[in-house]
Amino acid sequence: MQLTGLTLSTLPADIHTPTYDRRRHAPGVVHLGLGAFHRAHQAMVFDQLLANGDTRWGIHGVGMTRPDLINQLRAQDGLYAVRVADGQGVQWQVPGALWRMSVATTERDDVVQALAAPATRWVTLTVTEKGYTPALAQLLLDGLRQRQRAGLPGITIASCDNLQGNGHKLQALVQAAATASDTELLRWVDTHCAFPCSMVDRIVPATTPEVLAAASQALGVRDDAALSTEGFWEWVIEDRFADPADAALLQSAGVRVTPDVHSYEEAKLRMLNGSHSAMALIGAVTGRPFIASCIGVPHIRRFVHQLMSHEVAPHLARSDWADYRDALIARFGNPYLKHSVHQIATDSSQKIPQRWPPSVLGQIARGASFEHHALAAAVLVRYTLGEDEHGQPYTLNDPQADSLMALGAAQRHTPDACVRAVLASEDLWGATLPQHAAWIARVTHWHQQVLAHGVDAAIQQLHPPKP
Ligand code: CS2
Repeated sequence: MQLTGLTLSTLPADIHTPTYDRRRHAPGVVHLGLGAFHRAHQAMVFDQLLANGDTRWGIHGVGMTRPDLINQLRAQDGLYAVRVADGQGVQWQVPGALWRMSVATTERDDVVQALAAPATRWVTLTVTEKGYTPALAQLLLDGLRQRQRAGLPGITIASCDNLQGNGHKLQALVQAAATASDTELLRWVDTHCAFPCSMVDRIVPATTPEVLAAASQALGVRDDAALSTEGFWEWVIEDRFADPADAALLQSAGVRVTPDVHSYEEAKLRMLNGSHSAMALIGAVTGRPFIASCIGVPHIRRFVHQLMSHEVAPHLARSDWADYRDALIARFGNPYLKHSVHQIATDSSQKIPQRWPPSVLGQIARGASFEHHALAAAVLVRYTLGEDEHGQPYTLNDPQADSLMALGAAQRHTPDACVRAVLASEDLWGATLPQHAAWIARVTHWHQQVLAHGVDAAIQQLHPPKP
């Protein structure tokens, strides 16, 4: 038997399940980029609002490209179990907020109709860094155009991707995609729709066979879409909504609504995501499969601690950074989260620009050391060889994979020139760092150490053991 609307009532009593009616109302939220993250984060916030009796938070979830997850979820009536596990305990929950599903590539019209549906009040997005394309903007514009023509109310369109100023970026993308005949539409969007910035945080690894097996054990039925996550979650969103009453509602479900998301965004991108990318590359090259296996190694843990304390924190507006850092290190060590380093290393070329250069530039501006970031950048170069230090090959999953691997291959013969070539990319490093001689020199230095002695030995050189 499989988890479905029919088998829901057979689940053990200790599993939290939806008690609200999932069929009578139209969804009020369209989520673009339905994946693991949304299902274990925002969908659980909306589940809470639905459980509180507000029927407007059901989700129409849209997978942007691949139909496999959508098919699995359809077969389960949008239901899936989430294991929430950390040092505080282990608990299973089945959120019920996912009511409809579509695939954007093959069912585009359905998505446009969902955006234009009278019941729709919100659009949330986790389409990943590389998803911010003119095609995404066109999809939104097509839905918004129908709303405007039908005289429907405006909506809140909340980008939730790991990009600084994500709401502004999305709004600018939509404006840029509009044509001359869209002038009226854009005026309507400006007046009636809102693009709040938001920071979302919860570690939700792609699911594994072990999690699926644990799910069927706990549920007594099969669940092909089960997930595992941590207890911690955070959603900080800018107080800018098409319907201002939503602020209080979201707050009632534990969301932080604030006039200024910036300080939360920058702390999260540079502390959490910046450390994640560094550990992901270190793990990929040294053959450590999970984030927990990296942070469990004393010199890697010290590396991450120092990176955050000395190179990231001095530039953050968030004053409670030391507590934030310590909490992050504990979260990285969560043994239940088998968070694959290769998953996080995916799309590194799109992620690193938000995660590392702002801290390096900050250090340069105050004349301080950027050694940890330089070493991380050297490991990125080493990573492009596509083979770990034990000779195990791996695939680079990245829109820039071909060019990175072509550049990276040169490090076998002309390593310094290869480092210079990778560091010359303005897409990756921005406009300033490719010109910065000391940055290039230090990355070159660490790259030499990595090639000659391995990543672990290079990290240990950063912190010579005390005599
Ligand atoms: C990770 C994030 O895959 C990645 O790039 O750094 O998905 C991270 O787990 C989340 O942002 C945590 O909120």
